[in-house]
Amino acid sequence: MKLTGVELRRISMPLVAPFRTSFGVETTRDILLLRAVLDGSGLDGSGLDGPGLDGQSEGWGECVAMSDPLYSSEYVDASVDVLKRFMLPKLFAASHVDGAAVGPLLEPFKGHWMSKAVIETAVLDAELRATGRSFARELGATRDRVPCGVSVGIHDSVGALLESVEGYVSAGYVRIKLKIEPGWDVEPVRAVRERFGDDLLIQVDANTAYTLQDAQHLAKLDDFGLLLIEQPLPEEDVLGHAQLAKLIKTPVCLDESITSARTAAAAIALGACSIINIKPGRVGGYLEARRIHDVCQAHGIAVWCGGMLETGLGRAANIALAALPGFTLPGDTSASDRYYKTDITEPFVLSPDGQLDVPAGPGLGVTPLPGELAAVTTWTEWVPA
Ligand code: SMG
Ligand code: MG
Repeated sequence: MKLTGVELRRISMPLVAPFRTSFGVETTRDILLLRAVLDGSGLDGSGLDGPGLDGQSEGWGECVAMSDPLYSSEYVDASVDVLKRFMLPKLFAASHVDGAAVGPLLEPFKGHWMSKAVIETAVLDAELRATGRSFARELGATRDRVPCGVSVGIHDSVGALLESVEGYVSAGYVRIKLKIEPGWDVEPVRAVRERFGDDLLIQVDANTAYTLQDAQHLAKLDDFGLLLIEQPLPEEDVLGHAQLAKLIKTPVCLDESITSARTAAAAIALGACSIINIKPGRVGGYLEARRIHDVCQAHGIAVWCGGMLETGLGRAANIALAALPGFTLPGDTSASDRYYKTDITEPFVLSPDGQLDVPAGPGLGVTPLPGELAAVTTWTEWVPA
């Protein structure tokens, strides 16, 4: 099975509302999509005929990099560049490419996890489609629907925040994540806790906005019975998180700091976190994401699926991952209408009890709708082998 070509496509997706974090405001998502075309002869190596086994097969991936390197060092232009300049030539030159081969082939290239993830996802989608297997089945999902949380940005006022949270709670979301930063932390959290009561699952995410010197201040959040505090300190400050975890009662969860199963194992050994947010894009793809899940399960560390404001394409794979048994906390896996008026796939719709169905069809189980895709496309390039 050979990779015979790749279409890179950039789309521009206006968000239904601006999303503000400690590092910036997103109003429109600038997203790189990748369509991989594989020559499928002998696809499953079994010698058996099956649907699509002999012809070409194609698959999709969504890159979670943002326009600017503010969440992490990655950004969309860099992703296009590293894919075209290094990763795709390496994969085109390989005599055999399938989902499991992509990671090892790209291993020599340092970092660029989001770029590695998008090509691995597209190749895996092509392979699974051709062999009739779903992402959920392939990854080891044990559920057919998953409970969903929602991530709520920094608002201009506590009143406006309460109104947004009210809308999400009435839509059925089972957990609320509040974005925090210095100056927007204790008061908004107190207000949401008081307004919605002790039963609402609440967690916070600082996106690296604090330092260990803020430990006493962050300990004020202990009063509110939060599920967790996500990535309070800088990405590299794993030791600082271990020290912070001793000074506050709220469980520490890592996001940005975890880029692989190895960094996850080290953070756990150091006592830097008791919970991990798994984002496949941040760790080089769904196969590494599953390895992190396995490491965490072996250590009794709870995991949940993060989000990067994905379209239905990325969401489909995230929901499949979130259906694995170790994902015991609700993820940032919200419905399409939390992000976009019109999604590029059939929309993911939240059930009244706050769940999304796990796609069951071959591969991702969803494909872009041609009309919707064309309407938001700003650039495409076909890269032949
Ligand atoms: O996809 O629902 C979503 C967004 C979840 O808060 C979210 N993601 O640090 O976890 C995080 C942020 C990163 C993206 S912010 C633009
Ligand atoms: Mg986060």
